[in-house]
Amino acid sequence: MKKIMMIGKIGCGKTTLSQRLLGEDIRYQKTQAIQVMGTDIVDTPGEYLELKQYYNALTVTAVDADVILFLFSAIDEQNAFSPRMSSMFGGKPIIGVITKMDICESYELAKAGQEILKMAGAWEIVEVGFGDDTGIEKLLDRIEHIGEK
Ligand SMILES: Nc1nc2c(ncn2[C@@H]2O[C@H](COP(=O)(O)OP(=O)(O)O)[C@@H](O)[C@H]2O)c(=O)[nH]1
Ligand SMILES: [Mg+2]
Repeated sequence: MKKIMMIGKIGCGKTTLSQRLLGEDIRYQKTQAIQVMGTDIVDTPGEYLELKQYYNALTVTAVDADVILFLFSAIDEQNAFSPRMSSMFGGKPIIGVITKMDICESYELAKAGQEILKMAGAWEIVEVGFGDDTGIEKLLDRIEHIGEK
């Protein structure tokens, strides 16, 4: 598997998605620090996106990643990604992930999230949610093949 780094607000589903990509049992776990899940996924605390003084930590951590995931929850109205945030990561491939599609009541919110992630620099977008393994399969496929012609 490629080296993956997860970035997104507190509670948007980074740890859960890491567990699903690894095929682990889903269990709640508060991420307190940069944490390696399995051998290939780096889970970052939501504070790192929300507080600018942590941006350097994100940039440094991203050096070892092959792919960066920007996560945004479909039930969230508050954006934490700034436009062209991707420039912090030196042109590495970025996949935007909309989480919690299973509890999204208005597709407009999910679409707004997609636009936010695209403006932040995501190359493509994948939607995931509980009860839907096809989203996870698609994401694994895109992680493996992003950037290939
Ligand atoms: N319904 C639903 N809940 C989710 C999904 N992803 C995460 N959650 C829930 O959202 C909460 C926060 O998830 P967590 O992975 O800890 O977020 P993190 O702070 O970004 O690591 C937990 O209660 C998860 O069960 C999802 O796709 N659908
Ligand atoms: Mg977490």
